[in-house]
Amino acid sequence: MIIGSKLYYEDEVDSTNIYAKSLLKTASDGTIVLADLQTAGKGRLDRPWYSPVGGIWMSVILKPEKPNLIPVLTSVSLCETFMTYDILLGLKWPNDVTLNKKKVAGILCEVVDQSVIVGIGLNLNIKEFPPELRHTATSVFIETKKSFDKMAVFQMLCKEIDYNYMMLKGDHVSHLLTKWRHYTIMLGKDVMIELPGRKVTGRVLDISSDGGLVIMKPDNTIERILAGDCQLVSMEKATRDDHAKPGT
Ligand code: BT5
Repeated sequence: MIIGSKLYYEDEVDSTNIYAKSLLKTASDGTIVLADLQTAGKGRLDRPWYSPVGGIWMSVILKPEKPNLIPVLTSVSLCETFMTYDILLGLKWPNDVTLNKKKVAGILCEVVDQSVIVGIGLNLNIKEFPPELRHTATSVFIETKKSFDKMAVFQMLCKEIDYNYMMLKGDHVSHLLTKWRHYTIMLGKDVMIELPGRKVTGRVLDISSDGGLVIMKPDNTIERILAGDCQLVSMEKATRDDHAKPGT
């Protein structure tokens, strides 16, 4: 198994992604940084990521040929890990994993030189969240009222990532995409996606072979979006907001 063949396990770090970045020059494919606590965990666009003791905060260093599909691979691996506990997680493009409609895990992929640092934040045994996250975030503990053996979940997740990474390396992309379609909560749903300088609304049709979201817009044209902040919305509201003039 490549994933986790080298493991740096720390009590506390600022961010496992920052730590992983410092290892890049010498780290082999599949090296992992795991921490019990992060003091400066981050999400996309440097948003703060709440990372107390009880979660799984980890970064995997990968050297893939196709970095675009790493978020798909990672999110599918999280779902498959929890299927072994009979817990069905949902996937929300591009990087959220949900449980009962709330965010239970987030993925932050950073491409540095030829490597991808895959940050995974999984709210496993967290008992409660600060008020500003309570409505949107959850943990496996909160939803199931059960504590999980962190190292057992971590090892299962490494195994799933390893299997799916081999699929990617073997060019079995369609296999990964089929699994994503199975776990996503988005197919057929209306979304509003924020891109630099514009917002796009549409109905989700599919995921593309490079991990983009394929949507049908209100004018019936199809667009493939490769990155952006995505919200599920009602189409009526999305179209209204989309056409609203600034200041109205
Ligand atoms: C993400 O960003 O969802 C990616 C999170 C990646 C965190 C991991 S932990 C290990 C590794 N090391 C790091 O430093 N990071 C990675 P984004 O889609 O931008 O979501 C960030 C938003 O989620 C924040 O602005 C909050 O609203 C919310 N949030 C913060 N902490 C959360 C938590 N623990 N659970 C659920 N939502 C959270």
